[in-house]
Amino acid sequence: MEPRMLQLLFVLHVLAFPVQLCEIPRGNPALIKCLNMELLRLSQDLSEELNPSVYLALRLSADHSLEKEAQYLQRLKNVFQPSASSSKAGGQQKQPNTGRLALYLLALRAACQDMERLLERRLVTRLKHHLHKEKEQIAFKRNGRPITSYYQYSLGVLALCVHGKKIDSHVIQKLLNAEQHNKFTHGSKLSVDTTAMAGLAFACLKQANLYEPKLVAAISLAVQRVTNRILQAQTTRGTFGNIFSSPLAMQLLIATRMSKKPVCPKGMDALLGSLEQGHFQNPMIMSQLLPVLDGKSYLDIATMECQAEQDTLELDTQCPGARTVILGTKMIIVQLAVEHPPNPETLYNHSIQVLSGSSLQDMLRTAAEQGPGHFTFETQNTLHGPFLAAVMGVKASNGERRYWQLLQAPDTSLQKGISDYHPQDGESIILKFSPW
Ligand code: B12
Ligand SMILES: *[C@@H]1O[C@H](CO)[C@@H](O)[C@H](O)[C@H]1NC(C)=O
Repeated sequence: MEPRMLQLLFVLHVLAFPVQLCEIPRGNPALIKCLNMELLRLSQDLSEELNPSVYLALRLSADHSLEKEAQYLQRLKNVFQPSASSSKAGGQQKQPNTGRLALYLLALRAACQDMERLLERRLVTRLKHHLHKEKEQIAFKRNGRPITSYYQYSLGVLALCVHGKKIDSHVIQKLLNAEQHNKFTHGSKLSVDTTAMAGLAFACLKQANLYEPKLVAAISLAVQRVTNRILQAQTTRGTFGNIFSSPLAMQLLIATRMSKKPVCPKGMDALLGSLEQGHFQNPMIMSQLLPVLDGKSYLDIATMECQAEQDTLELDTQCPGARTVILGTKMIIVQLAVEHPPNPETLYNHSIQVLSGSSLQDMLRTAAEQGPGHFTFETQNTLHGPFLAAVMGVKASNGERRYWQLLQAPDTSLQKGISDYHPQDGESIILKFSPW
């Protein structure tokens, strides 16, 4: 065939399949279905933390269990919008932070709820107010930061945008400034998760058709820059940052149609490989991953119509129980040290005996209850699981941006939290009070 003819054919092909470019390379539908099922199972488990992100994943999926989804939505409503009748218990319920409120609003959009009612309008107002407060905190001093984080700030912007709400241009400008000054970092390292979430927010704003040309131009530029940064963060393995930031990174590439590039199938390959090996056990991460495997991103929530949905997802199909960890009968020994720089002394340093297969959290409990020395710790429930909030009476502080970092000696930062991480025999864990 003539080269020009080939070219023409190629162009026709691209025109005919505009969005299908990031296909699942060696798609394993059974595996993806099991992930979907596991999330559905989690939504039915009353001992699990209620998580609007899990609901989002179920809604973005092609396959549904509409009744179970409706039940889950109702439970979310009871917590996030306690009505007058159920507010007796709601009194001690903490007000959700910017990010949780944003996730809940995304959930309402994914359920095609009527947002013109008084209670719903109030929620939108509340999120706007949260963002205003975050913005003030950034403006408060040079190098100011949001109250929560740029991750949650971006989630807030994304949620309002997905609802078609116009956002205060100062709020948008602060996010643009943060992008320009490389503020999407933890410590000195780029946070791929935060960058991707900000990118999703920018991509939504770009499509919104609500802003003046100058602002739109700045937003478009930000989408480009953020996407490039994500592409540069791809490792030889195909992940963007680590494996757990890759789902959100892929969501951004899907949302910005960057899928023409070979990076896309390579990233998908890495995700599927890890899924196969059972590396995704955290409900929050699983919920960020499932949409990607369906070629979806959070931007797709904006156009959901909730009609003619396939109501065929059942719990009974056989899937490997990904989250069940079997405790061994053998004892293992793990070293546990606590560092609080610049204090030169190690606050605690002892070896702890636990059953093989124990989580790091089990080990901390053992240390506190029967280990040598006087180890103490506190946890705080989050959508991501139990967060190590205090060690030896020293509390993590949001204002000072300090936290208890989990390390494997001498200095490898763990990629999982205390309930998901399972130390090996002879391993040495360091809890280090660190800035972020
Ligand atoms: C911001 C952030 C942080 C901040 C949180 C402080 C703050 N004020 O925002 C800091 C720097 C403290 C942090 C710490 C850690 N993080 Co972090 N973090 C994030 C990030 C980017 C956003 C979280 C968020 O705001 N979610 C949205 C809101 C609405 O949900 P939320 O439940 O209210 O959010 C709270 C929790 O998520 C909690 N949190 C943050 N990280 C982690 C990690 C774990 C394991 C738990 C249980 C809770 C937790 O802090 C949030 C604010 O209070 C996510 C990215 C992602 N993809 O989710 C990574 C992420 C959740 N973190 C991760 C990890 C590994 C950690 C650490 C364990 C790292 C380490 N080696 O020490 C520690 C936690 C240690 C501990 N003490 O328990 C991983 C988890 C991977 C996995 N397998 O589950 C993620 C996905 C990043 C990544 N790609 O590796 N993190
Ligand atoms: C803890 O003690 C062990 C030996 O008992 C030592 O090898 C290690 O360096 C100590 N760790 C810290 C952080 O002090």
